[in-house]
Amino acid sequence: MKKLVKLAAIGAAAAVAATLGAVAPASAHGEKSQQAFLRMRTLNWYDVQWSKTSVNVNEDMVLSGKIHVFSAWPQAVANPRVSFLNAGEPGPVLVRTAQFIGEQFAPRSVSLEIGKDYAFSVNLRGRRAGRWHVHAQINVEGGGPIIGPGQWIEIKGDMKDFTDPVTLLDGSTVDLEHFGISRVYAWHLPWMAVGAAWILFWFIRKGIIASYMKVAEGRPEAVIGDDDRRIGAIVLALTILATIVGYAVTNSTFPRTIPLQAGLQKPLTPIETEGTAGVGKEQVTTELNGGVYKVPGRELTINVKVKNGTSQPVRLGEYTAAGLRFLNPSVFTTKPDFPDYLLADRGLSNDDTIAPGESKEIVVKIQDARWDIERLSDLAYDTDSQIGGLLFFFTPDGKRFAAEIGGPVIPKFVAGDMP
Ligand SMILES: [Cu+2]
Repeated sequence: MKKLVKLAAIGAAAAVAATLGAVAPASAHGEKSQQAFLRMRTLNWYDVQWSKTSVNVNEDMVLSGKIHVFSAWPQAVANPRVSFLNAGEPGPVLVRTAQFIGEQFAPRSVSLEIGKDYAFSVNLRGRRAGRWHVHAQINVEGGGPIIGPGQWIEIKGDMKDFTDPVTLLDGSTVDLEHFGISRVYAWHLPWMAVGAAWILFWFIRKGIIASYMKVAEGRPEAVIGDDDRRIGAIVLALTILATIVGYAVTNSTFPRTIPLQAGLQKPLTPIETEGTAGVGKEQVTTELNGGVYKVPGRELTINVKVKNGTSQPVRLGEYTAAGLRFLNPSVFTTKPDFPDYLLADRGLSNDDTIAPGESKEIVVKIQDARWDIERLSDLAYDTDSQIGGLLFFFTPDGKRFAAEIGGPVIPKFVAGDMP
């Protein structure tokens, strides 16, 4: 009987381990766990590029792109008044050496304005060898991390060779990778030793829980004697002494220090994109006139009223939301270079051409399994079944105009063309 239980337990443990192992690769894409509305209606990422997909340790690369801050930012998420540009990666596998929003150096938190577009770039340097998924990411205070598209980056070499030289204000250079490491050890190891000794002493002497019970019962004298108080006083005195001496030594070794620079950096200059900025220049504007999301077909059909305010005819070429790109194959004749898991290169169908000055209602069909794989189809189960994103219109000579689209759609749970 006992043997059976033991076998069953081992079996269960093995099953759990196997499941964990099997799902491990999926954990690279944490963005899927965020609600559809959060990803579609907060930051609309576009033109995201990775300058390289393979770098050596110490080699530089650039992650760049643009964001449109969605006009109908969801109520449930705090406005991006305090936002921090970042790279979403599994630990510091690449280090950030600089980052920019527009032309501005933006190492701190910034304020993003609703409805505006911003260009960003992050300079990265290879640190830890391996194959890693690297995302663009913006952390919004009160809203959490909003993750952009990700790409696999291969880093070759050995982390032992990694250096991170930085020139200080006084002209000297330090290697951030190793700077002050001995001090970190010197301050942490003694405290860890003291802590371990403390735990071991109480564990061996009377048992930690038994001692706690006696103190809780109001009988501390049963466990804490005069010797304990004496040792406690000595440790306290040593702690204060170490703090005073440490402070004095550090002050004399580094007489000139400045605190870490924090606080909000603003104002930032938004970019004027081809349309979304809406500054009286040529633009295409759109309005959502209802739509249906068919859950079984992974198909979104939307009615869009398009006003072509440009001097050329335009065609709809792309819908982008939550980093996914749904392309119209009759406009995109070649497949752009973009991570495959986010690129539905035949995902959009529409054959309308909108003449200059014309207003026209078009029907756009967006169908792809990626709706489901990237869990955007969850919008059917949201308390607020609204889509969001950008539509890109193209002129015959390839000029691009972006227009924001968003609003409620009706989910449909049965297959077929029934109303
Ligand atoms: Cu990922």
